[in-house]
Amino acid sequence: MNRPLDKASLLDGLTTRLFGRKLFVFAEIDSTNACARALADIGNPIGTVVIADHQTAGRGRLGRRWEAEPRTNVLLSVLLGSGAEFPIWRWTYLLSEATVRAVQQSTGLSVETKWPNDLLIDGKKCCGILLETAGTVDKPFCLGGIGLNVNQSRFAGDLEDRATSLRLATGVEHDRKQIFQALMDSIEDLYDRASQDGGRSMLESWTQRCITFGRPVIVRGAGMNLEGTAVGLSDDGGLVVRHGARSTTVYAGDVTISDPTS
Ligand code: BT5
Repeated sequence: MNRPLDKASLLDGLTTRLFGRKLFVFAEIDSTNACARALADIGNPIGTVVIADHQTAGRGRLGRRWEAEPRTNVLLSVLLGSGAEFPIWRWTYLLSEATVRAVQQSTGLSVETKWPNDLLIDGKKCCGILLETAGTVDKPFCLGGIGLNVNQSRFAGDLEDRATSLRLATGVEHDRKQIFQALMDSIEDLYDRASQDGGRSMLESWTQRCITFGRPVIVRGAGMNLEGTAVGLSDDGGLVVRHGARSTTVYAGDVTISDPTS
């Protein structure tokens, strides 16, 4: 089932106008985000996608690694807008919401989000989103990576208890081409709507499925160790945490929900 990705096949039946139409497919690459950055720097357009069967240096946030079995998952990066359409930070939530919709539509699974960039099934991480900026201060460009565990059936080390895949959640294998196309469709659909309303309706949906809000949390990383209650998103996309009589807005770091069973 896990055949190598094939460009002609991925494009066959793709109905989008922008997203995925310009497609670079690799059997192996260091990181699709690194490649997308180079493609942005030489002027490739919004919607250009880099997808790979295997990454030798897949990256997460804050210098962490993204681990994925070869030829099993969806590992891609997409060139995004310059911030002219809507503020750049909204892209993380747009990609997250688009991935949730594509997974739900393709598998029937129920997917939740956790601030800032995790997708969870039954409390375990099935996907991470990595937003990066490229270009110059005058001409910024944004790109986003999506690592979605599709047919991986085992996770090593401490990921065993914390990670899951669509296959593990449903008991059956899934067609990576179909999921790729569903993902391109939902990104384009949300992008078109966000270009009209600045991303407000997309953010509303994302916020509703986010399990972080209203919960007691511990935020660590980026020089921080904060305990409080996650209240919501700030106007510029940060997580507002209330602690005592004060509120702090957090833009990076890891959130642990400290009442996981309630
Ligand atoms: C993320 O970072 O979740 C963003 C991951 C983005 C990966 C994609 S793959 C395509 C594109 N090209 C790249 O080079 N990257 C993007 P973060 O929130 O920092 O989470 C990283 C942490 O998730 C790791 O430290 C592990 O604990 C865990 N992790 C690693 N691989 C995982 C996997 N396959 N499934 C679930 N969790 C994983």
